[in-house]
Amino acid sequence: MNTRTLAIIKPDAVRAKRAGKILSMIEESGLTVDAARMFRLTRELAGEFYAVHKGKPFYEGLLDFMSSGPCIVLSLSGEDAVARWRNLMGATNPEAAADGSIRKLYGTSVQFNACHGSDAPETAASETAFFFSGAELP
Ligand code: FUP
Repeated sequence: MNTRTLAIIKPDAVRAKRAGKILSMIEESGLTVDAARMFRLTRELAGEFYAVHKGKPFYEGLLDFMSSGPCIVLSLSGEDAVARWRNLMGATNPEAAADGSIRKLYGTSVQFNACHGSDAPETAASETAFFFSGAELP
């Protein structure tokens, strides 16, 4: 089934000028980029986006990082897009990520891990709506 997912190229990867390489990997994987925006999250918006992690030891650091510079936010679609994008990203911790995955190639720590991807179709829908209006999507 054709589904959507939400991807973020995080501030570390944008700062390191890896965004082009990551976009190429997305396109080469066969996923489609339906919408894209360069966007600097405020700390408040980052807190809203990651509200599920509120109270965890890494939460405050995550908000500092995610609001530290521009991200590239992408709405992706394709057959089984959620799982395919998570597979391409690799495990949360780059050290544990599979060879050839984005986090293995471009992540430098569990916090600075280069990219984000929705973890289920339901979160994909709410995360896509967090950044894009219906009129921006095909
Ligand atoms: P993921 O779905 O792979 O992005 O991972 P999580 O939802 O578990 O975590 C969200 C983000 O919190 C990660 F991308 C990075 C950060 N994080 C940490 O900084 N330390 C941790 O121990 C776990 C997550």
